[in-house]
Amino acid sequence: MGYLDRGVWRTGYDGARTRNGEFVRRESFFRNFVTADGSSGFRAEPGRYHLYVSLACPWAHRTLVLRKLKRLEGAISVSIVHPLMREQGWAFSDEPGCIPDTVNGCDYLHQVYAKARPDYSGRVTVPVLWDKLTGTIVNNESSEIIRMLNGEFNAFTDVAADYYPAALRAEIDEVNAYLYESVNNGVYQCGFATTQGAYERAFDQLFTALDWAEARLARSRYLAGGQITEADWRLFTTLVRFDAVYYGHFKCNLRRIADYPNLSNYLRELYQVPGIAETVSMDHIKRHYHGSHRELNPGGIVPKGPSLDFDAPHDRERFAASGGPAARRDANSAGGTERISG
Ligand SMILES: N[C@@H](CCC(=O)N[C@@H](CS)C(=O)NCC(=O)O)C(=O)O
Repeated sequence: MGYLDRGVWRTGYDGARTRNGEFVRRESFFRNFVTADGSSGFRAEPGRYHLYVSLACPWAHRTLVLRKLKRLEGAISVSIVHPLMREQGWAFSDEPGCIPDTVNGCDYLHQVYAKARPDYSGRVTVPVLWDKLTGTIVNNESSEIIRMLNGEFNAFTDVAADYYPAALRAEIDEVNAYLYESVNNGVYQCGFATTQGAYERAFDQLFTALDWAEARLARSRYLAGGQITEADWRLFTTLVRFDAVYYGHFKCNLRRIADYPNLSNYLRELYQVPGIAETVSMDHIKRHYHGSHRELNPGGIVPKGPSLDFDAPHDRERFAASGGPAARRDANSAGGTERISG
């Protein structure tokens, strides 16, 4: 664990990690956009961009999912860091399951940040979208990188699927905002809380939101109706880690995802979408969380369980019987417009 201080790596945390016991997540720093027409200064081109990811990280995982779904593996290269994040932060490795830094030849991700900006101060996080042409980081915010992969590289893929369709954007944005706060970031709020009150507030908010998602998925095949959208993939990367990591390591233990009939079937359906299972590494996920956060798990012992089977059959086809995506959306519109609360 560490950070860059005007380009110099320092171990520890830059400033307070918590405020009133609540974990504080910093804003991502690099916020440029790749666009199909190049108007942003970063034109979408095959072979030009590189993704630095960790298979353990739910935010980085989103970008791997979109790269896979949009069949952009040939157009966008990737490095996969070692699962353990220790004194030097994220490190490159040629251990099986990792892919070294073939672009910049760095040993540590902080060196990539320093190459992009020699005076950079702040955290060194994955994912990172690197531009090989100008030699800099375009963006290190997963929610924005997935939008680029979804919409800006269509000239270099035969996959027309749109995971952020114009007609559903308002609904997707609303669901995303609610689930980001309460679930995606909520599990971290539980895990890294340093007061009982902060932990309990995050815990209650998390399970209120999971109950809300469970009820919504009892009426609707996906979060925004009858078609899979970005909102589903953003929830997926948290759900797939939940029972193995967040339940125990982050003390999110009111219920497992396996205890929610709709969420668990939905999780299995998403996992079984062609190509997605290849983006999930339970080995990296478990080794990263249990081995890196020594303040939570001083011995670094990685639990052997739980036994999980995301390949088991799911029941989500039951929604297909009510009609195609459009018909399902109409039938579900009452569910789609309900107030998000909690
Ligand atoms: N808002 C960022 C968050 C990324 C993030 O926090 N990644 C974690 C891994 S799960 C990380 O690299 N942490 C390293 C650190 O904070 O030192 C995004 O969604 O891209």
